[in-house]
Amino acid sequence: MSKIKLSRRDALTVAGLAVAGAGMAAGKASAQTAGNQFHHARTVEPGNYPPGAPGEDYTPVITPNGVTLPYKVAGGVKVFHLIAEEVQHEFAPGLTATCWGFNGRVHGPTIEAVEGDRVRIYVTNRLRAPTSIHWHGLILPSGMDGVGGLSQPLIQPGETFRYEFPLVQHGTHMYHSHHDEMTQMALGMMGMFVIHPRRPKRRVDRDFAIMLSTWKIRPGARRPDPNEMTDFNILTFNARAFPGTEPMVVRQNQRVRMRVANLSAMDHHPFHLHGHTFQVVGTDGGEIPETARWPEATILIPVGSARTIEFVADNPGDWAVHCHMTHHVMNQMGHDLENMVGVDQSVFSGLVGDLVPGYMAMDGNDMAAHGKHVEMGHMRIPDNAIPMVGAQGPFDHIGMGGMFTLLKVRPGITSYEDPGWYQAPEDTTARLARADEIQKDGIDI
Ligand SMILES: [Cu+2]
Repeated sequence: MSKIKLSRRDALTVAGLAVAGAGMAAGKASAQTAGNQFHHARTVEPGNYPPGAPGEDYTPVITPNGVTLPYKVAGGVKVFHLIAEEVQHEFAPGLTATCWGFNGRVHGPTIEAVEGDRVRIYVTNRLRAPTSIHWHGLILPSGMDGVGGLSQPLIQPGETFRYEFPLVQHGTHMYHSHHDEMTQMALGMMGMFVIHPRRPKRRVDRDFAIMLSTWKIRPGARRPDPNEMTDFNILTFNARAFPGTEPMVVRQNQRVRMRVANLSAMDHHPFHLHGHTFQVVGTDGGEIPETARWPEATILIPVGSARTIEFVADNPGDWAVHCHMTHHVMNQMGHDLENMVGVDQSVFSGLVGDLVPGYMAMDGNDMAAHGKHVEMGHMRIPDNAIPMVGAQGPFDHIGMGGMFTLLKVRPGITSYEDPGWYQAPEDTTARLARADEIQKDGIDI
């Protein structure tokens, strides 16, 4: 029985291809009209639709630590304006660098629109270098693809280019410089491009957009170093390193979507969420059909791709959200240190201290203590630098920096302002074991 079904479907597919082939032969077909049965990124056929309106046609995306690019409608077209320029950007309190971004921000503002919208995007170049902007994952005419030299002339300093195309799909996408990528992306020239479905099958209550990227900024330096190939020391969510990341606040039982994109130079990132599991519902190629979705607690986001996840935030608390690569939850880590784990440094740290005023040995057994020492004022770090890890939490110092943020799930909240630390119900927090408990349970210490 299933065999017969399969062959029927195959026959239909072949028929569909034949129709598409005929269209191409007639010279009028394109990726936009051919092979629609393979498209999981469309809820309507390409065509002219009225500009989708926030609140009505979609629930606007939240970009933690970021903003959405405003637009105006002119003759039924959504008009945006991106300005590529140098920006003083703070990664976390204590570390600011001269980066390249858009509209005064690093990364650029999130572009948000609806499947079926027609968009016109002006790009003004206020850098001292030529540039070109690529719309990553979008199905569009070749000449609008933004690869410098290949699909268009470079946008020279002072020039403004005009891109225009219909949005024939929905999904989680990106934009980024596609000229001198190694330099321009290392300096921050990227942003998210979110396209909502014209006819959504479901809505979420909170829809977050997070761009992952990596930087090399030597302690005390004022500019990211684009020449770095392996040893990145600032790892960011939306260009912020913890404790500079803004928490994501949701009301308990809300449906939550996270769109996570990665435009790091060389690193993939396993994006991990605590306290919940989620479904992987899409990539930058489109939506994953319901029957093919799979559950995860960690999803690998390869360089140059996006993953969209959804879950119901039914578990109240303060939940860590972070890259699971342990060196990616560190700030300005030096990787050329000797291994001091297990070494008693007390003898020579006194001797070195006599020679180098202010010298303090790194604790080989607890590297995370670095942040604590800096916070307490025991240890000086260079100007314009942040300690390797963390910030003070409700119980102790949190030993993570970099690609780390918080999902704060609270019952009954009416505001998405940071609600402070979670107050756990009594007897639901790990604590020091009492001697009588240890004895009673027969634990030998
Ligand atoms: Cu990572």
